[in-house]
Amino acid sequence: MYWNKLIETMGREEMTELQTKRLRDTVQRVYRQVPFYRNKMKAVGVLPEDITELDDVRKLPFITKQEMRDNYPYGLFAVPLTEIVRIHASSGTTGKPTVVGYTKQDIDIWAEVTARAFSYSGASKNSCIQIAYGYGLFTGGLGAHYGAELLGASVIPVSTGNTARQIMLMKDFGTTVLACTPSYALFIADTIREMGLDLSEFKLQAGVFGAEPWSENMRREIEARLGIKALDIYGLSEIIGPGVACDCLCQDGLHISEDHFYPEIINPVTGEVLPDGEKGELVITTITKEGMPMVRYRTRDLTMLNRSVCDCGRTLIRMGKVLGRSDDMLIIRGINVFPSQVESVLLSIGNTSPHYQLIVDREDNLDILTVLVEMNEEMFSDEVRGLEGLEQKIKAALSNVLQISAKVRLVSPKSIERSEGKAKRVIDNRNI
Ligand code: DLL
Repeated sequence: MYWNKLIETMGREEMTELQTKRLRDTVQRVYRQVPFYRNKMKAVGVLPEDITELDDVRKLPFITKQEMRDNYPYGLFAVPLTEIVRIHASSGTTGKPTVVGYTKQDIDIWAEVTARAFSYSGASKNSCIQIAYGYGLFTGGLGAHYGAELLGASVIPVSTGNTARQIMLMKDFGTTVLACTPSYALFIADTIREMGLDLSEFKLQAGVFGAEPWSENMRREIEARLGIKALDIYGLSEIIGPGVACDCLCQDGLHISEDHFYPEIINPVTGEVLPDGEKGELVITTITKEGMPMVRYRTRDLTMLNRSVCDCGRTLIRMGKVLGRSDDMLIIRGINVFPSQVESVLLSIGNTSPHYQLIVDREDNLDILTVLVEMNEEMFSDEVRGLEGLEQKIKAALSNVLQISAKVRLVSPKSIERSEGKAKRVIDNRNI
């Protein structure tokens, strides 16, 4: 049942001891090897010797995505390039990508944590895992691939795209576990229906979905449409890629592989560390990474931590489903709005498809939020009165949940652009 029982069920005291030792080693290493960290530590007057227990991590300064960009491409590497065996990069919205480098050991650890993640879904060497995350500079494809291979599963490295072929392979090869973004999983489900295929012709049992925020309602929708258990896998290139955390079949929070990634939650405005259970920004320190260690990386992802033992028996700390990113959070007329809140409302109402987009404009200094909602086929053929009623219903529910009014526009089926990777949920036309 467990992939790495020792770690997955380790007692808190023992885990703290392991983390403390690894944290100390990491801090010493970055101080010695990476001028950027040395300078930052010197600036706040902290030396590696000052880090003796786990909570001392709070003495260390944060690192941000901007600082990674400032050190483009290799400024944060802690080993010579000859020791780096893989480089990934994520494209930013502006300018240069952020670059990450892995040593051989880093790749092995990445495979270990991703294998763990797959195993949480019940996958094993008997599984057939179809990887429909993009292969390339994006960490999704290769990250999941190495984990699935380490697990001993039969891996189908199909990457994204060509959805009809994707589905044909899924059926013919007897795929049992699908790995892709949740929005792509939904697109695949839509396409299976359009192709007139019967789910009983498939062997699919579970999906390991991530790389973008998705709501609990979206999870239920995917589970119902594909007849599977849908699990949430979290990760980011800066830390390693997929596999930082993943939920188990209890679906009650994502187990963080905290023997490699030390998590904290902070108030995103003040930087103050928050207690377990409080919502804030996730900060991660890698405590085993060699190529490019990250000390107190501000992920911008909003979540909370839970240290209680899970019903599955795992003791690894759990993070809540990511609500959104602090930088994806829209501030509309002063109110914080997350795309995932809109998603949840739409799915609870029904009669629409879970494809939607938020458009924000500014007219006469006033923010206007318009939510485009795709109708499903049945609704589309309904009479106008029914549509108006639906529009009003969504509008009322949105204003109730978001605390601001939004315009709602029902659009015809399939008119919102589909994505094979991360979905584009927001178009912000304000120049701010
Ligand atoms: O998306 C790595 C990944 C690949 C994770 C495949 C899971 C599966 P980046 O492109 O660097 O890496 O994007 C990282 O995506 O900071 C979150 O904002 C978001 N994200 C990733 N997983 C989840 C998730 C990959 N399960 C950024 N829920 C992160 C919500 C997620 N957001």
